[in-house]
Amino acid sequence: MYSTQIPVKIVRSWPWIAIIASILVIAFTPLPLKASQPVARTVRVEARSFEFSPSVIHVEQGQQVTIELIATDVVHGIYVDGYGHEIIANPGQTATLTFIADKSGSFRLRCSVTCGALHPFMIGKLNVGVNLLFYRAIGLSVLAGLAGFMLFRPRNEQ
Ligand SMILES: [Cu+2]
Repeated sequence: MYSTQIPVKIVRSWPWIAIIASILVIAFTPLPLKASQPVARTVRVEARSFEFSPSVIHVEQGQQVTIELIATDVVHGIYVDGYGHEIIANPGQTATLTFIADKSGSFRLRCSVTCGALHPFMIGKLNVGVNLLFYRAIGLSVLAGLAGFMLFRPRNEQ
């Protein structure tokens, strides 16, 4: 039987202390400023045979990313693996691609236009950092589920 004395039992048991402590840690650990405020990022990428400059782009998950691709010699393109976005820039011109970096991880950037002998090696990388707010939400949900389980699990009372 559940009665009014249960809360006292609950608070004194160590799993509850652990859960409450975890909730406090997850909820109040300060976030890096850039993770808590995803703002739009614009990255200017110069493409020449056979490299991108910069070749590695770092953004945060959830950020709106704009890639300005400038082809300095011949036609080049960028295909973003995993996202499936592509842009092609003509020589001396700039092409822009805007998308939301909603998937975290490391994605290859490939030149999407056959531009010469070393074209297959014309690659870069898009690193999308994890969104700490997202993992904080997951962590709190898991703890809430665990707490619910502990509250309502069948008890073997003697
Ligand atoms: Cu190319």
